[in-house]
Amino acid sequence: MLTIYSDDHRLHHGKSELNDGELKPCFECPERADIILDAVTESKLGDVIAPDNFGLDPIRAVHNPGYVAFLEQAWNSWTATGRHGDALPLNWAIRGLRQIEPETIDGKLSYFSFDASTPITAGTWKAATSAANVALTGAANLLQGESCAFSLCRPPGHHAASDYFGGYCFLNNAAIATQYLLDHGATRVAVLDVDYHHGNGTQSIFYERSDVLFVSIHADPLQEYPFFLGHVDERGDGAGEGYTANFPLRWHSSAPKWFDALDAGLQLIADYAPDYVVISLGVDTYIDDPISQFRLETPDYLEVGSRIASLGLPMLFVLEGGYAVAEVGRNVSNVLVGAAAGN
Ligand code: SP5
Ligand code: ZN
Repeated sequence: MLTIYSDDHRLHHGKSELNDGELKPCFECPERADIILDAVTESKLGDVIAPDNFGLDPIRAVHNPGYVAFLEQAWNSWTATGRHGDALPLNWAIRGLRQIEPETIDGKLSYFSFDASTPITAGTWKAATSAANVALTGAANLLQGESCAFSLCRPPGHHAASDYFGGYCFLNNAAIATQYLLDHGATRVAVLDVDYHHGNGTQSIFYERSDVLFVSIHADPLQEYPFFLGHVDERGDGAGEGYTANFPLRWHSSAPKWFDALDAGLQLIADYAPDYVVISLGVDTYIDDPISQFRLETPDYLEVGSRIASLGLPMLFVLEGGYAVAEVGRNVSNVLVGAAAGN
């Protein structure tokens, strides 16, 4: 299995996020990628290659051009107002407030985001575009006949929608890779999101389309972030009706329940018969994850990989969450080892 990785992820290094009522060090940190790369290398999964540069077109195929332009210059606008620390939004346009794009950077940060846990730093744009290139390089290799690739993306992507950031995500790497596959010959692509959190961004990007089947297993939005999407009755709209499937699970769910949902999701994917499967791979389902409430254990991740591989389809794994830094490497590499063995 090919792994795609770039050191550029280090350019995104937020200082703090609002958590438990206090500003805490960011859970989504550069060490995560370093440890995952070490585990992948130790597991002798195959070559690690650098990404190609695909430019902004494949990013704009998924994200609103106004949003892309905002992200590109957000740090400059922020520092031009005399601030030196990370850029964070402070309030949002909920019920009864109007969605009119403000002129000032503080207003634009609010307009283009949905939480206060996703700081923009000096290198965020460079790191986010690099992560998109890491995902795109994985997709390009699948198009060339690779059966399995791992895009070691950081920052992650699945909470980012076409025109907002949040949940540590700016550009939706998995969606960008998916769209690229469709624009280069694929007819149908399935996205399987196994991150602990619902992939609200990916779901909303493809919600009205039948060329992407979106399947997500995640903590029940009645209990868990991102709270406002991921219910079982969200099944797609218009032409997309029936092409979104959500498997919300209650806090403290352990492996048997989680694997039942995985099997049901895999059956939907098999019936859809896609050309490719893109897996939004978060391992924040781990029992000791510091911000999550599921109970998967390290050996379970081998089984996650082998069950996905049993589809017998070309697979692109795109890294999302997983914050138990000491174990995140083994948990991710176990998924990949399981997938490579079953492939
Ligand atoms: C990519 C990804 O996994 N993003 C997750 C973003 C989650 N951010 C909000 C987490 C709220 C955590 N509250 C936990 C309280 C633990 N004491
Ligand atoms: Zn997550």
